[in-house]
Amino acid sequence: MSATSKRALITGITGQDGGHLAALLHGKGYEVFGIIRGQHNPRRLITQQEFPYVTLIDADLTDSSSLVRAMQVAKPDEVYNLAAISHVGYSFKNPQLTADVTAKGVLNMLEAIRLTDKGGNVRFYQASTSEMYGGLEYNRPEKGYDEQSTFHPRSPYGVAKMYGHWITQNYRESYDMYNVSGILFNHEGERRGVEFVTRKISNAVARIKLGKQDHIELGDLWPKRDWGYAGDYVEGMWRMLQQDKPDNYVLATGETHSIEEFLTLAFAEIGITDWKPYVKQNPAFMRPAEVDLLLGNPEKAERELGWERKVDFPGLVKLMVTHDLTVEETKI
Ligand code: NAP
Ligand code: F7E
Repeated sequence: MSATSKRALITGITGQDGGHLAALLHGKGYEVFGIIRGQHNPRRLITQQEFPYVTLIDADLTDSSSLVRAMQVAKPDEVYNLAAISHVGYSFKNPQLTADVTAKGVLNMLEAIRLTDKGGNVRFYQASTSEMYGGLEYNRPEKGYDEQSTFHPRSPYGVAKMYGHWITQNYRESYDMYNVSGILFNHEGERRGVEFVTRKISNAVARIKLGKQDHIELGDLWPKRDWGYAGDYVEGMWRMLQQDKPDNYVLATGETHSIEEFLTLAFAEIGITDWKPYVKQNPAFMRPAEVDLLLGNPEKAERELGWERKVDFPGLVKLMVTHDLTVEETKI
């Protein structure tokens, strides 16, 4: 018998966090529904095979009527809004699309809930981000960014996420909706898309070891990020929606590391200590404005949610390279 009879609707089911969250909620006995977009989405079949217990609903964050229909089909107790144009570099090249999906898409989802949830019982999670802080020298608190820190987004993605963050809070205050924003710092793992730097590196390192490529091209190597494991972070998302009152929470590790440090640990996994001959810099992967350092302070989430991260930085790198060495077809 199921531990719960709750129903959850996940937008972004085909993404990294969507996969981890679907598995987590299924394990807790939820009936899981996931929004999938596009008439020809190559991830549809893969997602259906990997998560046979998820009911996929055709919808798009830019199509309000499809979101209303998704609400009517799923009748969820909890909605996790993970869908977004989430790649910072891509957002500079597609700023209007980013605004439509990552900013206005949140409003569309909130309106779909407001129109269909007559009892006002649906709990909503918005995927806010450390990219809202911007990492600038003058607004950097010593113990890391927390829920009270000043925002200063540095990309169309970060600006769009600011809108999502504030409209989530505005609907909480205006309509008494149970809306939570999780301000999550970078989280990675074996499900991370290869367009993000950690998976790009772990994948390339594995392919170099397997003799399938001889170098990797990257942008700037000095930026620092607070990198955790995605599996730990979806547990935090769920915990946020189980509280008596809705609030905002930071999830982070409280440590920051450069891309160079990630490279050092990743190449060490295949016995290479001097990685420099294998790495070429390519300006195509640099951004018009960079976030140079991110460090989060997760004290509130640890205290109020009992949340803790289990995977540390060396463990994360090892997990990713080990995975990429063993999967049959590594993607590029
Ligand atoms: P991801 O792997 O890039 O997944 C993004 C998802 O959004 C995909 O399922 C994608 O579907 C979907 N999507 C894009 N446009 C859509 C649209 N118009 N309608 C419906 N779905 C659409 O992202 P992630 O790493 O799992 O992150 C989940 C969320 O957390 C995102 O909102 C991201 O911005 C935010 N976030 C991530 C991190 C992190 O470090 N991972 C940190 C803070 C916040 P397709 O398969 O069709 O492309
Ligand atoms: O870049 C640098 C790049 O694209 C990390 C998203 O999930 O986390 C993610 O955003 C750093 C940046 O992640 C390459 O310039 C160098 O300084 O892996 P990333 P991100 O930009 O931090 C936040 C929290 C989110 O919310 C986002 O949705 O690495 N970098 N060379 C590179 N980055 C990429 N992608 N590719 C390179 O070749």
